[in-house]
Amino acid sequence: MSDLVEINFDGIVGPSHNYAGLSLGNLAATSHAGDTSYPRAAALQGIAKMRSNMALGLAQGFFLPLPRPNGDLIRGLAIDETAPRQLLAAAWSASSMWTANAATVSPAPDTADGRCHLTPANLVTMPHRAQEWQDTQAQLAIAFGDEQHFTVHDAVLPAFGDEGAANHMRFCASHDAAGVEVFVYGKPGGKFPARQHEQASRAVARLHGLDPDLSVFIEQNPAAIEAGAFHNDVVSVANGSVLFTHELAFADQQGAYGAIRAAYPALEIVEVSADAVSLAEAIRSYLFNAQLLSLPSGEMALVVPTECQESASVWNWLEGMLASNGPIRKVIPVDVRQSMANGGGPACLRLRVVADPATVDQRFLLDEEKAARIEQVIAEKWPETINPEQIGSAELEDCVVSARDALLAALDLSELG
Ligand code: SUG
Repeated sequence: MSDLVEINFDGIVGPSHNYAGLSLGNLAATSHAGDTSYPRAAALQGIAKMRSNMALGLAQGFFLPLPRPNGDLIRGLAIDETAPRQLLAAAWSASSMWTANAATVSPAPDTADGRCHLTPANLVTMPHRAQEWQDTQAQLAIAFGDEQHFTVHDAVLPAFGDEGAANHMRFCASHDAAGVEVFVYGKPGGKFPARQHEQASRAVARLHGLDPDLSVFIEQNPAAIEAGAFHNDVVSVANGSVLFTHELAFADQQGAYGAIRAAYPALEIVEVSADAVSLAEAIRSYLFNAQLLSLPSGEMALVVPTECQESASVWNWLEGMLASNGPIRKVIPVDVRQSMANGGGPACLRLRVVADPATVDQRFLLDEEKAARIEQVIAEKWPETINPEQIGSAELEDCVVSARDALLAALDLSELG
């Protein structure tokens, strides 16, 4: 019997979490620019989501916030009081919380050498995200340092934008079986940036040693990007044999279904029509930015943001889905409002890694005791609020630096300092 299971690694929300409106094309983030943020509440919401998934009997891991403010970026761009305020805010961004953008992960059963391959996302489209990958890679190299089981690559060259697992789906009979990997890219030219480039996706597939017959490349619908779906995981999510998607997710919807089915004949599609839930409402509620999880019972559950309960069309659709006896048997709302206001729902906050937990550095795996320890540091050290004008202040800098240091010490991970 294989010991490979899906482990969800959530990003702990960093103490500098703030709303700076840095992501063009991410409507939640740009519409909340300048709001007061609540870093402590944000981080506790994230831990509560992890606890709720652990209580379902699922394996849970976490990644630590990256060092902020980022002195390398401040020095590298000579950011001073004459520089645009947004560049300073970039150096303070807590954006590494969205670990669906940390890397693309190909589990061992899919790769030529039988190792799990991870490529950190270069995130080149936005400066506040482009600064992440080296520090992310350093963390992945520790968490997945067992070279018999894992290979951690360098990011794809910045010529091609790569945003990681947010544009990657995997279909499989069970997590430990060989799967079909689907890469979704955007074509540039629209009013918002297309953040995932086709050639980056193809490079990742080659670097990971995927079987070309079991790799599928699909174009995202330009209309979806234009409506605010800056990543594919805003309009689709997959698990096992199930693709849960909006009917306007892909440039050629039927062609996409056909291409996935050709590689993975057992595909089950759960499609939401635009008549039932408009693209705009799907993006506002983040219905598809859900965690589609296989429970130990074998049933599938959909972990959705509480915003879905507040949308009549979305909630009606979900109730109808449950009544129809389809493959998704449970809907679990979670409150991640602080992250949602920056365009990060339950799915953005996690990176799925199929691995034997015994091969992962145990310091990155969560249990109840560790969750309580993390909550205590957050409660004591994370700022309660941040107003945009505080970004750059020496006082806030002391606070966020010492908060992160305290968390690293509490988790015996000070080497990440
Ligand atoms: O890259 N928001 C993130 C949200 C990432 C969501 N991830 C996935 N869909 N997987 C982004 O757009 C906003 C930060 C700010 O404006 O302060 C931000 O970076």
